[in-house]
This record gives sequence, structure tokens and C-alpha cells, in this order.
Amino acid sequence: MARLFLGLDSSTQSLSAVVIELDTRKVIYEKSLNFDQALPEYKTKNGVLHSRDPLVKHSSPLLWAAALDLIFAGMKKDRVALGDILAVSGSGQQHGSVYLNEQAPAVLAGLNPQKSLVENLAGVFARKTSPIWMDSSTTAECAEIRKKLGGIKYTASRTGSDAFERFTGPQIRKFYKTEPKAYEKTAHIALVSSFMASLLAGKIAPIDFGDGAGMNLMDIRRKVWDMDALKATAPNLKKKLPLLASSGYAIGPVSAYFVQKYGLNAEALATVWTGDNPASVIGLGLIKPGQAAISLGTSDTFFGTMEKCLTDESGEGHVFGSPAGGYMTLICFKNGSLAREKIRELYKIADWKNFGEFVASTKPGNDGGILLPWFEAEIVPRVHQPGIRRFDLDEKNAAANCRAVFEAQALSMRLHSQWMGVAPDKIFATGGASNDRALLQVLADVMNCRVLRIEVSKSAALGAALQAAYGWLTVADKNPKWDKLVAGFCQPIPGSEIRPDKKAAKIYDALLEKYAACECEALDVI
Ligand code: XUL
Repeated sequence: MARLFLGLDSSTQSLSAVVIELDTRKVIYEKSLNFDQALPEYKTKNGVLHSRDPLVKHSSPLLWAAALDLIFAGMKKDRVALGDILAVSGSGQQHGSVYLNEQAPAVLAGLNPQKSLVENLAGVFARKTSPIWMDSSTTAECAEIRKKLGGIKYTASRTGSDAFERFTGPQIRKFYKTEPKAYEKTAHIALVSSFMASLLAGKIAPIDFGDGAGMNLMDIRRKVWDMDALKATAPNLKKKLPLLASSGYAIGPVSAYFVQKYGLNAEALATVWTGDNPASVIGLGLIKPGQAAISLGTSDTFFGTMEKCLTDESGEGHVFGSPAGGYMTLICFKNGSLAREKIRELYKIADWKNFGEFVASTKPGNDGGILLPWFEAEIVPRVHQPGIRRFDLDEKNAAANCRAVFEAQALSMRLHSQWMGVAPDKIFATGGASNDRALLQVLADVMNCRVLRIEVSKSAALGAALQAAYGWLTVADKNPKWDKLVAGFCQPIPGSEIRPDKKAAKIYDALLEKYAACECEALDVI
């Protein structure tokens, strides 16, 4: 029998499945189900429910449950050998929360395969909708929690991050303040990840140290609920939270619902899920401390692994538990592709190939020209009032502006990742813009290290499948090693390595100071 493992990723816009065969190190199945298209009756746009308040972003936990039924039905139809799957794990969009009433444990334990998950779950919610990571309506609650915990530096060193609007603690506090009765009726609070794991396991699942760190509620060093943070957030919170556990920890056999309905093996293990970013760390093979990756997507994220827990005193970056043990760091820059696209539109540049040619036609350092690309309010550095700023840069020079936008993004990554104390010798680049060699050359020169492209379209789901394998091997007493487990699954694209140019790297060492001064000047006035 082939040793198969299933990883699911419940993200903002879709649910993805990846099945791996451990012995051949192959991904044997991948599929994604887009929420808006597959389940239009939930009326989401890009996975988000409509709200009159632009700061409020919610989704529906029933939509995620319906998607789980659909993806299993799809696997059965596609003749995936579901009976050969030894363990299932997963990852979820981080920070989002699900509110269950006291009937939930009994309903989960007795899921009826004659009905759909949605029908089964009809009476278990204490709150119909779930706030998700895009929500930024909790500025007041963040300030209250931060104040009670002793300020930015202390909140970050205690929980791994300063209080952020999208983090679960501030969201729970807002729920408690605005709907105290519904809060009181809430018996269990789950994250997206632990809610989905609960459906698979047929019982309330633990929250892992990776996703748990995105709540402002977990003591990041001791990996237990932080009683002061809980008290600062809402009353009686400890009772409503599940246990904390390592990612991939075996909860027990999968619920009979999935065995009877879809043919999963009755002995297959349901394991603890994690967040999509911690799962991507595994999916990209970033196991050793000091390894780092840059994902150039709608927003740009810089993340890597860290042995010791170092937190960011300025409160911009995050520290989460890594599923491979130790920690991971993450910095999220909102103006990623979004800003590059805006510059492309502004200068009417036909396509990304042209954009790359413009960048390549200009000199490293841009003769000192700097562009701060804050088209949208920025997370890092914190910019509440959007606006772009140019310093010694000719607005009419299209090529110089193309170089400037990416130089600023790379310089910002270098500047704002210094607190991590990680000096990577190579960085993996992934995401849409990573196939542009001119951009990757700028990145290699600014960071003064090798950059290699890695194309793992479903890195979170792959990481989740590997996490399932790790959980199963642990139970089977095989003493698994993460570096061996990921080997062969995540390889950089052959020939994609870009080496830093020594001369250009020196120019950027000097430009970094000017860039930092420009940021300070702009932040004072914006
Ligand atoms: C990380 C974050 C996002 C979500 C996306 O802090 O908010 O990357 O995890 O799903």
C-alpha cells in the first residue's frame, strides 16, 4: 500500500488539497476550489462577505465546511486512493476566528454522513460569521490591550507581535464589547485552522503554536495561554479556548463521517492544523535556522526560520511558532504587487516584460532617487495615511520610477528585517513577480546574497501534507527528521540562481541610510 498523506489549505479565497506519496516523494494530486465560483450561494467576493463598513471583513464558517464536503467529493470522483491516506493535516488563513456554542462537541462527535456538513452544523454557532485577517476594525481594542500589557515592546516580546487589528485577541475583545450576550453563549473559540481540524477529527481540536501566535493571546516563549493577555482581552476567555499543541500532533482517528461518506481509512489520523504562513515555511523547505523566503504576491511577505525567539521592539514584525519546532518570523508589506501594478499603470507600461526591461536599463542605486510606494496604508512601516513620495527622482522618467519602486521595496525588506538577526546566505523567491530576473537581481544586490526561484504553487497545502506525514511518523515511532522529510519535495528551479554583484551591493549599503532617512522624513509629514 502506498503511504499517502493529505494536506488541505483553507485560505481566503479557496480550499486546496495536495496528496503526497512519501516513498516516491511525489505530489500525486492537487486541486483547488474557489469559494466564489464553487459556492455562489454564500455571496462572497474573493472569499469575503459584503459589509457596509469597509474596515469590517468577515467570511462564513459554513462556507468553509461546505467546501470541505465538496473537495472530498471531488477527490472521490477523481478516484484518489482515499483508503491509502494515513493522515490528514491542514493550514488555514491566519487570525480568523469561529465562535461555537455548547452543543458543538456533541454535534462534532456524531456527524451524520446522510447529511451534509452544513446541515449537521446548523445549530452549533454562537456567531454566524467569522472576522478574518483582512479586517481592520479593531484599532480601539488594540490600543486597550496594548495599554494593559504595557506598550508595544512588551506586547510584542510577550505574545510575539504587537496588537494588530487582524489578530484574534483584539477581534474577540470587539465581539465581547459589541455583542456581550453572544460572547457569553460562546463555549468554544476556534481559529479557521482548528475549526477545520475539528470537523476532520469529530471533536474540538487544539490550536497549534504557529497559528496560536497570531492571536496576541499566547506566551510566545512558553507556548501556553498568557493569562494577562487573556484578562486584557475578555472575561472567562480561558474556558473558551482549546488546548495548545504542536502542529501535526495526532488528535485521533478521522471522524467516521469521512470514512462512511468518502472512503477515508478508519485508521487514518486527523492531526492538528497550522496557519498558512507556518505551513508555507515547511512547504518551501525552510527547516534550518537562517533560511529565508520572499513571496512576491498581492502583498509581499518576507519570512524565515529562527532558532531563538527574538521579537521586534518596534512592533512591526511577527514571530510565530514554526511547525518544524523553533520559530518563524514574518513581515507583511501591503504595497507589494499592488504598488508595482500602480507604477505600471501610471507610466502605461504594456506588460511585465517591459517593466523588467525598464528596470534593467537603469543603474543600481538610481543615482540616489528614492520612491516610497505607499499607495495603500502600509503595515511595515506603519503608514495610516497613504501617499507616494519621491526624493531626488524625476517623476517623468518612467524607467527610473520602475527601478525605484522595487528598490524601495527591497530596501524596506532589508531595513525592517534587521531585528530578526538573520543573515541568510540565500533567499528563495516565490510568487507571481519572482519570474522577473531584473527584479530578482535588485533583490540579490540589496540583500547581498544569492536569490533562487522556487515554484511551489500550493506551498501551504504541501506543507500541510508534510505535516500530516510528520504526525503519522511520530505516532508510528519512526523518529522523523524534518530535513529528511522535506527533501525532494521542494527544489529551487534549476538555473534560477542569481548572485549579488559586489559593486551594486556596496551602492545599496550606502543607499540604505538615505532610504531610512527618507522614510523618517515622510512618516513625520504623512
Ligand atoms: C499573516 C496574514 C496573512 C494571512 C493570509 O499575518 O495575515 O498572510 O495568513 O491568509
